[in-house]
Amino acid sequence: VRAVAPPDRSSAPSALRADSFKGAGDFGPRVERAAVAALKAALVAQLPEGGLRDDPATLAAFGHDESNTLFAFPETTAQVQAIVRACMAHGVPVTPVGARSGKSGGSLPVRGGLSLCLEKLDHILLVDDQNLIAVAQAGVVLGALHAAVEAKGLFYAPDPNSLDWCTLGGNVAENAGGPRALKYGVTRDHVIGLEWVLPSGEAIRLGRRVHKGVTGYDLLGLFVGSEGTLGVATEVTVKLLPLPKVVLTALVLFQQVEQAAQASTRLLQSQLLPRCLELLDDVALAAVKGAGLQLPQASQAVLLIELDGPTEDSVLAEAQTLEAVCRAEGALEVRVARDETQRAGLWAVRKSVSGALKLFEGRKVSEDVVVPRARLGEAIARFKALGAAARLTVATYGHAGDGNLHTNVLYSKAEQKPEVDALVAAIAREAVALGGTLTGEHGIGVAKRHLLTLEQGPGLIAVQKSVKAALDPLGLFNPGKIFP
Ligand code: LAC
Ligand code: ZN
Repeated sequence: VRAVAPPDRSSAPSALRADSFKGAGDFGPRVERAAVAALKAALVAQLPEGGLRDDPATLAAFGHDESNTLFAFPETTAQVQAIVRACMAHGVPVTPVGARSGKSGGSLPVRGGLSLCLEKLDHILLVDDQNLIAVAQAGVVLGALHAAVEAKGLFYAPDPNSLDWCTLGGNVAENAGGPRALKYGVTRDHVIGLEWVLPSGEAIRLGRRVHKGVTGYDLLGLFVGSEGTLGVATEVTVKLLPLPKVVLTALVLFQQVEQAAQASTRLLQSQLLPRCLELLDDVALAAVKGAGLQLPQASQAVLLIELDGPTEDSVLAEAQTLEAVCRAEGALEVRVARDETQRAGLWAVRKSVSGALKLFEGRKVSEDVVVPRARLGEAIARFKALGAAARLTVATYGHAGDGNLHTNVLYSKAEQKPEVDALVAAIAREAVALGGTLTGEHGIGVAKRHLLTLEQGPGLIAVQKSVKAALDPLGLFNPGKIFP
């Protein structure tokens, strides 16, 4: 089966550049032009027409102007293997690339070399409604997988906001999350099998096609979220759930963000497990103003909450608890989407936040720290105070139910970048001090590698580096990522 909806990448963000991240330039030597030329000569006959590119249009589309960069578009696992083997033989770094929707620079070829673009591996191979699994190639667009499984009354839960253009392989590399992670977990919780090309070029199959199994080490757990540094997925097997029959989406308005945060904590204490529990603060709301959300002036924060369940009665009963808890925390208004159009409208606003914040002051750095749920309000207040002390605007929105906050630092002039980076580091330090973690879903990549030691000790980093060295002894597979 070919992916049902043709991938529309028109709205995909343009590629990030390495120099937009702190610490850029410290990635080791760029690859020699001669090595790339030799690699090109060796590979060109092994790939289909147009499967190897270095023309100006491709360079521009991928946000690169370096002449020592090649782009390969394999159509089969065997071609992926040939490319990886050739890169190793020629000493050329190889960087896997999905749809370039990542948020931490994981697909940037920071030392030049070959970008291994998986987008042509775009077939959905199986949707099995008896065994409740699906098998798809790495380049399948997530939204197309959703449509294919939902057409059979099934459900693949992970839903990063980029789902209309991000790919399953990219989700595996970054262990992508999304609003529904609160109830259903992240990509790692749903992937049960992989076809994986190792940095040696060898292809292995790991995991299983059944929902349960504990044979051997959990290499699936290691590879999902390895940020393209331990090899690349070519085929992914996921488990499916029954499509929830009833979904109710509510927008709850609050006067203050503290009340919204407190309501979020209380909701999870009250025997409810919404599938989504999202928060937008005053700055995030101001940024999406005009995006189709009419709010009274007094409303300076909202929760976007989604419940699902087997029957209308059960969901409505939960909605009553939800309303009671939110009112007790001072909610001004509880609006329930009356139909699919209203529901889609609310999510469209939520999905537009990231882009809208970027336009708000012209530039932004977006974080995805996680804090303990019970300390959500405290965390938001501390991040705002750090921003105020640095005289920079801090906006907070995101997956409040998970404690996963997209704390964004907004700014307008490039000269402010050093202060912005200092504030981002202070926010990260604060999140760790509160008992949280640096990244809930976007990964460390290039963006946060200089912060890794805030959270992880030398012993833990050394173990991870030894795994990396065992699988990629030449250090050519997506170099410059994760580790400081
Ligand atoms: C979001 C992306 C940025 O939740 O993760 O909007
Ligand atoms: Zn998010």
